[in-house]
Amino acid sequence: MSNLAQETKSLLFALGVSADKLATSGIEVTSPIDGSIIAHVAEQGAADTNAAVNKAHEAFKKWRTIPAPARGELVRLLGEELRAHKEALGKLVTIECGKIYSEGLGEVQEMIDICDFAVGQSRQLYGKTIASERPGHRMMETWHPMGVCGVISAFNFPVAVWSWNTCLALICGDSVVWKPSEKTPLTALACEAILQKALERFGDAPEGLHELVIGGPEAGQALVDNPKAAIISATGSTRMGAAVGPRVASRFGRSILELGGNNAMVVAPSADLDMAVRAICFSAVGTAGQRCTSLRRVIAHDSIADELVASLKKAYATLPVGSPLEDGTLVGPLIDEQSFDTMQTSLKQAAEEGGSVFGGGRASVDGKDGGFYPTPAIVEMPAQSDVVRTETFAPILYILRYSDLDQALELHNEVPQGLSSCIFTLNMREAETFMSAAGSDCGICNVNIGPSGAEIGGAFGGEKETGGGRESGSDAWKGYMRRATNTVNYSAELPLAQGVKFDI
Ligand code: UN1
Repeated sequence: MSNLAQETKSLLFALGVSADKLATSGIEVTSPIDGSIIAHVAEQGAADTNAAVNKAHEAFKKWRTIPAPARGELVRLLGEELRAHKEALGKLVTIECGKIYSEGLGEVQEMIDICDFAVGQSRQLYGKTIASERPGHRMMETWHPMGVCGVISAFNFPVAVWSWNTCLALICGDSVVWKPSEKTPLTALACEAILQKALERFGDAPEGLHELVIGGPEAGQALVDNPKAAIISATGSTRMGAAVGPRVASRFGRSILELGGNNAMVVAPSADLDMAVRAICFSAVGTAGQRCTSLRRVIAHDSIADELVASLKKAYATLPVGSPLEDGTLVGPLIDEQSFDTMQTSLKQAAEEGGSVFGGGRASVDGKDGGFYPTPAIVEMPAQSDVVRTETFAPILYILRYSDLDQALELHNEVPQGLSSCIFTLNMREAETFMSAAGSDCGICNVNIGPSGAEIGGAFGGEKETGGGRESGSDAWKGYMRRATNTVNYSAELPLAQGVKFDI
């Protein structure tokens, strides 16, 4: 057994995963750090998934009657358990998905933050009181639990995205069936074990409140097609969303889709370039360019573009690429070989479309020959060609130029995706225009901050091919509940709305 496999095993046990959750065959789990096999887990199919949904549906019928603030207590306990297990879970995230340890810890912090948020939210599931047009009447809205919430998550945020959905679903009175990426089942087992500790302390939650299904497309499809899964919240590629969305819609289920991004930064003439360079580096190469919020396009004003590109190339030339477990590393490996190949194909296409490519090869990391470590790439493009309009999940940054803000905005919005965006400017008119109705068309729109690394307090998601769903903060909780409009007549008359007469 390799060292990483050994370490993985002890982390799993420390996090409360029992040995019988691991198998000797089935899904082979590898670490992107060196490509070595770190564990096997059994693969579940359609029948297991449907059984899990049935169990969760039974649990829902009980959970929905427990008062929301009492449901919040379970999430408060989950937050406590996550605090106690932050380092071990953060490290497991690093080993299984390859992001640097600081980002692994950051991801667990996002989970803790959403727990706190959801606990507060559990006492704020407010409906409106509405003025009735009829005398002696009152109208109001009540928010009720929806049912089973199916959560489909991706490899790049293997634990945080689960928690955004699960914490809100639980306080809203829903039960959860989770299908994580087949590339990251171990962190999922760890989350399940941590939640189990909270459930044991909570005491009387119904069995089946949270079900984990580890499997591939067959399990995913069964979840998506099951009419008892009232909500499907899916995070991943646009391709996946294009398959999931219509299937859920065809059975009139509700979907929350958080799909691809093609996030840009407009760098205006007045921008603080030093800040812009630092923001670009974090958002373009952090998580090896594998965030849905990663920066993929810089749209730089002609007057500063040369200086900006020179500073970026200087910064990129010294970026520490290496094992994500080592202090000082900023760029870890891509998830697998296929992902590296896709990066190479995109770079080749960019060159064919007239791009001039800086970086972009495979870095060799001592003792980690089986890992696919990318050298982050900067590609100056003559135009926003096909490759620039496509999301490649890798550290490739395209540079485009503009001469006036209208042109920058046109380039900015002229891609199929609409997740995150930003402008670097010290000019108030430009900043406000970028955030206005005629500005960025994305769900996230920042000023003097990069597009990635959003806080959980805001609604997270975007428009167009990004899918339109919102997760995490603000009023995203409404996506996990159903609204009832109530009209109450406390008078002794029976007036009809709109003045209709119907005397019998
Ligand atoms: C994702 O990549 O799916 O805003 C989520 C961010 C993180 C979440 C990213 N808070 O970059």
